[in-house]
This record gives sequence, C-alpha cells and structure tokens, in this order.
Amino acid sequence: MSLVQPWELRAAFARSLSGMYGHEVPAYTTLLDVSQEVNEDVLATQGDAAERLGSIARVTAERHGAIRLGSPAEMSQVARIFAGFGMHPVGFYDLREAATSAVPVVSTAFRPIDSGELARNPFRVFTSVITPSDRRFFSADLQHRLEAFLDAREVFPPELLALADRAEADGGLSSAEAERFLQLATASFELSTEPVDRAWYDELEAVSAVAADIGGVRSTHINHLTPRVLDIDDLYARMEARGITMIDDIQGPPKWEGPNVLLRQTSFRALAEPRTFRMPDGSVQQNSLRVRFGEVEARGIALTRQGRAIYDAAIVAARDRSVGADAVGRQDVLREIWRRDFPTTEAELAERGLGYFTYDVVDGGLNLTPIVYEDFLPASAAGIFQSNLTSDGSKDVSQIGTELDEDWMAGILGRELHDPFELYAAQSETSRVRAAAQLGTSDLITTPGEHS
Ligand code: OOG
Ligand code: NI
Repeated sequence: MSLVQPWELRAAFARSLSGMYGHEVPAYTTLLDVSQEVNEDVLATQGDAAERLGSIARVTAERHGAIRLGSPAEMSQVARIFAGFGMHPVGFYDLREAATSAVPVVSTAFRPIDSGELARNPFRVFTSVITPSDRRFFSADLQHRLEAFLDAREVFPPELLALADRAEADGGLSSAEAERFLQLATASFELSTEPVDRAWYDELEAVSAVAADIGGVRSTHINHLTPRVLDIDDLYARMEARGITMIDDIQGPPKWEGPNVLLRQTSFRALAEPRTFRMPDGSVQQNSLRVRFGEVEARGIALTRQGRAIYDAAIVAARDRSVGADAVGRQDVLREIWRRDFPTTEAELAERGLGYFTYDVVDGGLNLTPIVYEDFLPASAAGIFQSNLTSDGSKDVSQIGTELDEDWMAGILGRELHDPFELYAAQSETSRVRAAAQLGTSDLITTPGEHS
C-alpha cells in the first residue's frame, strides 16, 4: 500500500488549518476571497510574467502560519510534528531586540527546504517561544510561576507525536493514519473554549500582551494564517474599500518599478474575539480578547548576504529619515533610498551578486530564474507583532537580556537549524554547476562573496 507523502500531508494540513481558521476568524475568509480576486486579475493582465516567482497553483495554495509556544519542550515536540509534514527549522529571529515594545520571544520558521518540495507545497510556520528567563521582562518570581504553569500543560497529545515520528521515519503514513495525524495536528492549534484565568492573564499582560497570549492559557492556537498575493498594494486598497481597517504600513521593501525582492507584508487589525474568563471570585464571565489578526504577503527574490545588507541599511536609513511622516511619506522616503541602492533589473541583481538565481541552458545560452524568498524578516515580524498589541507592556532596558541564539534554538529543537542563505546558495550553485557542464565551460558568472 502506498503511503501518503509528506508533501500531501503538508498540503492537507495547510488546507485543514485554513478551514478551521476561517471558521474562527471570518474576516480571514474575506481576505482569502480578495487575495484570490487580486491574483486572478494579475494573472489575466500579466500572463506568464505573473508566474515568474511560482506557479499560480503554488501561490493560490500558499500560506504561512504563526504560532507561539511556551517552553523548550514544546518547541522540540512541534519540531517532531512539523518533521512529519516535511517541514524543517530554518533561521533564527530575535524579536526581543527587533521590537520596541515588549515582545519576549525568539523564533524560527519551519518549512520545506528542498526546491521540489517547495514547489509542491511551501507551507511554512513562524514559530516563537517565550523567554521567561529574560530579566528585561520577567522578575525571578514571575519566571518561576510562569515556567511551572507552562511545564504543567500538555499542548500536543502523545498520539499526535507518535504519528509524527512514524511519518518522519517512514517518509509518509497510511491513509487512515494520515487522517488521524491531520485531525490531531489541526485540533492542537484550535482556540480553546476553556475559561481563561483573568488574574493570571492580566498579570502577564502587564508585562507583555504576547506573554499573556502564550502563558495565560493552557493550550496554543494559530495566531494568524497568511495568504500570498501577487499585488499587495491592490489588495490593501480593496480591503479598505470593503471597510476593513488595515494597519498603516505595508512592511518591507517599497512598491517600485524594479524587481520585487524579499517580502512585503501587511495585515488587518486584530479583531475582538469572544472568550470566557474565570474571575478572581470564581465566577465565569464572557468578554473578549484582541490578539489574532489577518496578514497577507507578497514574495520576491531571495537576496544574498550582500543584498540583504543593503536592504537592512535601507530600512534603518528610511526610519531615521521619516520621523513624523505618515505611511505615504514613509513609502516615498524608502523608495527614494531604494532607487539609489538597488538595481532595476534581475540581470543586474545577479551580476552584482545581490540576488539568488538558478541557471539553466536554453537555446545554447544561459537562462536565469529568480529564487523566491521563503523566509521572514525580523523588522517586519516585530512590526507585525507590535501593530497588533493592545499595549506596549513593560521592558526594563537597564537589565541585561539572556543570551539566546541560533545554537540555543538548535539545542532545544534537537535538530539542525538550517541557515537560509546556505540553502539558497546551494540551490543556485547546483544549477550553476549543471549549466556549466552543459555548456562545456567552467567560467559562468559566480555570485561574489558566496563562497566562504
Ligand atoms: C509572528 C509575527 C511574525 C511574520 O509574518 O513576520 C510573522 C506572531 O505574531 O506570532 O508572522
Ligand atoms: Ni506572519
């Protein structure tokens, strides 16, 4: 009997979460409808060019999720679950540093790492873990109570973990097991109806809304699910026209006439969702929380380390120069810097070693295809976290933060943490070697600085 393949499990998981989240957050369904309209229109007007960074089938099914977990143990469990879906940890993001308000988490993203797997279904999940040992946010007393609370909860049932391990070891599951795996995995990210302990939640919220969202409840949930669009400016305008309030900015690179790189993201504001609370006097009351939102993104070409350095500098320069400006002003400033620093063609991005491409031989000549950026951006992620917080929380900058880095993340996951630059570089290099062999030459253009 043939097994259900990891990519089929992954695609089904993304669909299943999407169905669940649509029931939980109806505005997400509106976002999907508008995304689909935008993508159909871009395809109709641009034809093949619309599919330069992925087939329309891939883009239509493409989602990223965001989840927030409570402990190293939960991280290592989720790594097993995602491995069953063919998703592996890539990259390290320190949101404690990137955000000005209190965001006491560090993160990685689970995603397919093989180009064939990405083409079949690129589902990725931005996964954050809270940092109770960081004294900028938590006192020793609160740290210990929070850790005790989190250690006592079970967010992923043993049956789910066993199925995940089997899927990873065998490279798939029988259809009956696949169904059970999907059911349990989806259910573990469903918003719980269990009453929230109001006093505990409020105590954590005074430190950080993110801390309360993670550590104030005994389960986890999807924070958002993000579709991909081919024209995010058009999407933004259409959502506002439908009366849905969007955050002020589209995060990331500006809209401009040259090649799209990295990632542009925006979201509608978190909506009040009904939740039940257990009050200090023991009574149970209905109220609401505003933590989950709808995000949308447009993906561009992956940048090399050199390209990325230009990007990072441009974002910092634009921020410094647009103090007091509105969203339109901020875009204008960034676009001006962009036009100065980034080339206007893909060929030049490749020649200057700023972007990643694959190479193949077409009609005896070298053909370049851009590699799509599959990861996230720390400044944007901080912006996304921040624009949806109800309060800034508190951060004592006089304290020294706990050192938590890539190695720490790899250690708690118990797995290799992949470096996104190395993944893109390897893909590019493999294609380059193959094309060179076909052309019978060894001096194809190389991407400067990529061979460390
Ligand atoms: C994750 C925020 C980061 C993105 O797209 O950059 C993120 C969160 O709010 O939990 O999802
Ligand atoms: Ni996101």
